[in-house]
Formats: sequence, C-alpha cells, structure tokens
Amino acid sequence: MGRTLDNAMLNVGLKDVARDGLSDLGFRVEDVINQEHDAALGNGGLGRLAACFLDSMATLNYPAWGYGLRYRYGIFKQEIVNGYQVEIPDYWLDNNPWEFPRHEITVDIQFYGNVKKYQDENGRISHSWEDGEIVQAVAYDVPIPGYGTKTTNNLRLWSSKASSGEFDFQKFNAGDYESAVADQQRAETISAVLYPNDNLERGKELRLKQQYFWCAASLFDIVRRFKKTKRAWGEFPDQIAIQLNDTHPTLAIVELQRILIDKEGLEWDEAWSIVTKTFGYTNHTVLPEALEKWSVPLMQNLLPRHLQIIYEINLFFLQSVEKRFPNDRDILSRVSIIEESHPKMVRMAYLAIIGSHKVNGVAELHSDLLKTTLFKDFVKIYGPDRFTNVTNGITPRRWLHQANPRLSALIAEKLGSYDFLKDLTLLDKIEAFVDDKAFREEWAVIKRENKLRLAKHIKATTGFDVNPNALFDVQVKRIHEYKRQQLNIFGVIHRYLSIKAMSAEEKKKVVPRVSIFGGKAAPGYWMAKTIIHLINKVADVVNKDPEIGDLLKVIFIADYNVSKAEIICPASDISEHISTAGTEGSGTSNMKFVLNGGLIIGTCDGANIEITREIGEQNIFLFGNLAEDVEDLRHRHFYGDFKLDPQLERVFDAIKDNVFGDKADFSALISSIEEHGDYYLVSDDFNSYITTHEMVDEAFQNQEEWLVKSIASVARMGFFSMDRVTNEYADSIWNVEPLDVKD
Ligand code: CR1
Repeated sequence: MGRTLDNAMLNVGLKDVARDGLSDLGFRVEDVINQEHDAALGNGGLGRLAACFLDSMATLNYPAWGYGLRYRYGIFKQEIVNGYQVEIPDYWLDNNPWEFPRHEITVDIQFYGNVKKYQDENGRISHSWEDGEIVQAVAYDVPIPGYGTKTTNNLRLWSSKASSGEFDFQKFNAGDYESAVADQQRAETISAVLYPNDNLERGKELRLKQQYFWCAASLFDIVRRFKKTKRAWGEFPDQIAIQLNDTHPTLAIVELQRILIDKEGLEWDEAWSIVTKTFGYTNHTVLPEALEKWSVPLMQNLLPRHLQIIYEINLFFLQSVEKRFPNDRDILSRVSIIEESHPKMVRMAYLAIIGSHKVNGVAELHSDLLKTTLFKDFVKIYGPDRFTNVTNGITPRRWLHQANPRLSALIAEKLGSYDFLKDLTLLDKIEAFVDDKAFREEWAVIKRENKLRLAKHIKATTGFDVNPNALFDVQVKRIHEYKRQQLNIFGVIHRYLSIKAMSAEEKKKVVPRVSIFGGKAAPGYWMAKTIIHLINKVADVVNKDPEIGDLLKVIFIADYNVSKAEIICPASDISEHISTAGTEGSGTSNMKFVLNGGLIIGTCDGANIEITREIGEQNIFLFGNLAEDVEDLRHRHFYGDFKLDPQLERVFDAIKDNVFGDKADFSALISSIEEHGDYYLVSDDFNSYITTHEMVDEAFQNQEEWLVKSIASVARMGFFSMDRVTNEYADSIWNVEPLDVKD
C-alpha cells in the first residue's frame, strides 16, 4: 500500500486545506507526509496491483472490500553493508494512525483436530470437524477513500490472537504460566510475518496456516453479512463475488463449500454451484517454482475436513472428465487436483480453476500462454470461454497525480481540468500540444526537476554525486533471475570496459549515464543476492575510476519500496523491463514509468507488448528473442549447441580477472550461464541488448525528438488505467455495478 496520508488528502480533495493549515502552524505538509511509514504488506507487483484495485474500486463506487493479513512485520527493510543485502525487521505498526481496531469483530479459527461422521434418523450423513486448537482472528480496518467521490471502502486486515484473549488467566492462576504464554505466542505467530518471497512458493506449514486463517476469517465475515439480508442461499452468487488474487487464497473455495454443506446443511450440488458462481481466479505467473502445491499429509494434519472436501471435489471433477473423454486415460492424472507424487500434493491452481467460473491472466501474452501450456487440458475440458485476459493497469491517482504533481498540473492546465484522473483516455488530447514549444520546454523542465529530486536522494543515501544531465537508466523491481538484473549489470560492465578502451576524442562522444538499480532479494535466494553484490561491487569500482568521471555512474538504491518508487518513477529517462520472453506475467512498473514520461527498453514480454501497441513501436526500445523461440533455445543450450556471446565473454573475463573484487564471489552466477544451460538466455539476448542500448544513446542526443516520444507515449497510456481494468472485472467476471453514495 505504501503511505496513505498524501494519497488520502488528494483523493478527498483536502491537500490544499492541509497545506495552508499546517503552514499556519509552521510546518510543511511534505515534512508531515514523510513521517509516515510505508505499509509494506506484500512482496512486489502482486500486492501493489491489489492496492491499485482498492483505489480504483473506491473511485468507481464499487461496493467492494479488500481482505488481508495484518502482519506485525511486513517485508523486511533492506540495508546494503559492504555490498551485501542485509535484512532488518520493519516495525511499521508503531504509530500507525490508519488502522481502526475492531476488537468486537472476531472469528474463531480452527486448526488440526479430526472429522467425525454422523447419521441422523433419516440416514442423512453429516460431518463435523472437532477438537484441535482455536486461534482468534481480530479485524483491523483501513479506510480506502476514492478520488472525487464520497465512497470510502474498507480494507479488512486480520490479526491473530490466542482464543483465550490476551492471556489465559485460568492457566496462569493454576500455576501454568509458561503454557499460558506459549499459547499466546503460538497464536500470534500466525500473523507475525510476511513470507518474503516474490514468485516463489516453499510449502511451509505456517504459511498454510496463514492462508487458512485469512480465508476462514474473511469467509465468515462475508457469510455473516450475507445472512443478515435473510436472502435465500441461491442468491449468494448474485450478491457476492470473490476474486482470488493468485492461488494464495484458494482455500476460500473449500471453506465456502464446507460452510454450506457442514454448517448450513445444503446438498453438495447446490452448494458447489453457489461456490463456482461466486469465485473468479486470477493467475499472475507461469513460473513453475511459483505454482503452489501443498503436501497432502500436511493438509491432512492441519485441515482434515478441507482435505476430505478437496478429494470429493476432485472425485466429481474426474468423473465428469472421464465421461467426456472416455478414451483418454492420461488426461485424468494430468488434471487431477492431487498429484500422485511422494508425498502426494494438492495442486492449488487446478483447485482454483475447478472452483471458479472465470480464470484470467494479467496480460495478453501471459493469458495466451496459460491457455496453450499450463492450463491447456482445462481449456479442452471447460472450453475457451472459461479463460480470459484482463491486462493489468495502475492507478493514475498515486502514480501520476501524487508522484508527479507538476506533470499532472501541466496536463490539467492543457486539458482544462483534472478529469483525466478519472478518465485516463482523455490524456490523448495532450498529443495536440506536442509541437507547442513552451509546452515541450515545460515538460523537459519537469523531468529535470524530478531527476534533481532523485539525485538529491541518491546523494543523501549513497554519498555519490550524479550528473542530472546524464541519461538516467533505471531498473527497480524484485531481484530475480528471470527479471535479469544480471543482464543489465553485465551490460554496464560492457559499457565500462568500452569507455576504458576509448581515446580522449572518442570519450567526448559518449552519452553520460547513470545506471540505477533497486530491489529486494528474498533472504534465501542466494543467486539474487549475488546479483545485488555484483551491482554494488561494480558501483565501487566504476564510481571511483578517474578515467570514467561523469560518463558512467552505478547506483544501488537500498530498500526499494512504494514511497521510493514515487520518487524514482518520475525521474527516469529510460527504464528496463528485460525479463526472458514469456516469463513476466505483466509487469506494472513499465506502465508507471511511461505514464511519467520515461521511455522504456524491454523484451517482448508481459504488458510491454501491449504498451508497444498503444504508444507505437517508434516510442519503445524492444530487443531480444521472442517467447516462441525460448523453448528451442533452451533445448540447444542443453545439448551444448551454443557459443557464449563474445562481448559477454569479455565481461566475464574482467570479472574473472578480479576487476570487481574476488571472482569466487561471482563464479556461480557466471557458470549458470557458461556451463549450466543459461536458462534465462542472457547470452542469447546480450548482443541485441547492447546494440539496442546504443540506439538509446543515439536517440537521447536528439532531445527534441526524445521529448516528442515522451509526450506521445504519455498521451497514449489511457488504456493502462486501473479504472479500465476494474470495469472489465466488474462487467465480465463479477457482474457488479457501481453504487452511488447519497449525500
Ligand atoms: C507477476 O510476476 C505482475 C504481477 C501482478 C506477478 C508480475 O508480472 O505484474 O504479478 N506475479 O499481476 C506474482 O507475483 C505470484 O505471482
């Protein structure tokens, strides 16, 4: 979510009032804004997308709730010590004025125990989940004000607590002090910490506990609210839509089925029809290591009744598949929710598909890949209409108006109002001013000021001076091999070596560059940490090399988060979105950078492809192999049919010559490319990457042309508003309409 104050003031239209009032008291509104801690309850694009959804749903007057966990510790704070990432706990909850504790709204959540079967006098069988342990979920509400509307929605975050309350005094009085404390601590562990992995699942029991705790509390809340209306159960899907943001809340499907059959006494078929009409599932990644699977024994122990229901769902599903494809024996094992491995595993994505009425990916390429690879069999079973695409977007309130107030004001001045913040397609009208000299000038001045602001931040946090006239080249996102920060830093080394080999005359023609990196590595992701280390070692050498001077600077901005992104996005000349084709679901920072007048260099991956379609291929720097070629290239690497790119070899030679510290520190990174199959195709894309960067340099030298590209691109970004996205979900998945709040 990032910070709230600035966004909330802008959304409810009170920032000017606040500024004046504070100034009367001798304070600057900016200083007050900067006191706030980021709410960092997620890892990367997935969580930030949810935050953009909340802003949009409130702005468009959709009566919608967000549900999540109130982690005591969100994503860790990152420090760089001697070039290495160090993780520090993030005490974000101290002095958080935005949450409203609802101590009266609690739900008892059960774990472990066993299932008993009962038969009544009519022979009807029922199940009851008994014993085990109970943990209490307590609601904390965070208000989400929409922009230019009276609607304020609610984000409800659940915190875990011992069911006896703060402390079991009975146990205490009986002399069992230790166990009273232990109960309390075990319960509080559930919402204690966010798992710090982006695009990776690790199957730990506590994580499954978190997921169930969150789903069960939220479902109880939703069902309680529905029951107050006294409507018939059949109306449930008309009144309620639940969207699963990836598979992490898939247990909600099973939980609703359990509530309906075990608690409310509905027949299986009626209940299941309600469930599937209620849920929609968004898939956010095709990376195999991110696809959730839970071990059957683990689930059997923690959630015995849910496992039974999953087996039942699977049985009915497989029976229907067998009926439709009687001659295809293999399909049953391929699509089964249960993977017949040792131990057996529950495939959460399959459960999510089977329990939902619509499944969508987050960009066109990604949704196509889902249909042709991961979920191919399900397309055969359910038909293509069950699968759809909704390309991601971003909220222009935070990512233009709040992050770049001067650009927003310039656009408003030209368009005559701030209406574009509610209908981003209106931006297309600024293209008419592309030849207006004064407008262009102003556009350039704003970019320069934003670069100065970032330069100031860099100076304050790293001690390095960067030249604001240099080309600012930015890659900020989670550090991951598939996102290929290693390709970027190898490109930087190539540039460094090239400059070193130049004559004084040649150096005069070099376009000065500042290569800016930022992003966290998962604490257990060793290769990602190695990449961070290499970036910082290269920075040490390059930034202090007198032969280089202002021609190249390398900066690693520590602790990248939402509020840093708000400073960084408006300040880029070019940003990098360079994942191996076919691996990035969508990417959303690509949209943020373009909306702020930065150009981008990228592969034909995720939403880059649609950004190109919208802004025109003359306004983007695309490079690299296509998704359709990836499999073949990997195959060739596997059979040794490949030669390392010679310019990349030169880069590796420098690393092996200890130019950037001990070569041993980077040997695994190099051998993953040289010897172990180059899974992310760094070598295959290297030549295309550096040639395209030469084109970037050339283009940047013609500042007038560059400005035209920048303005035209912003003008054509309307499609990527989160409001378009939200309306698409509302129409094609949720079947919900806006509800105006009356005065
Ligand atoms: C994807 O990697 C996408 C976001 C939001 C991420 C990224 O490309 O922009 O989702 N996926 O859709 C993810 O976190 C668990 O999967």
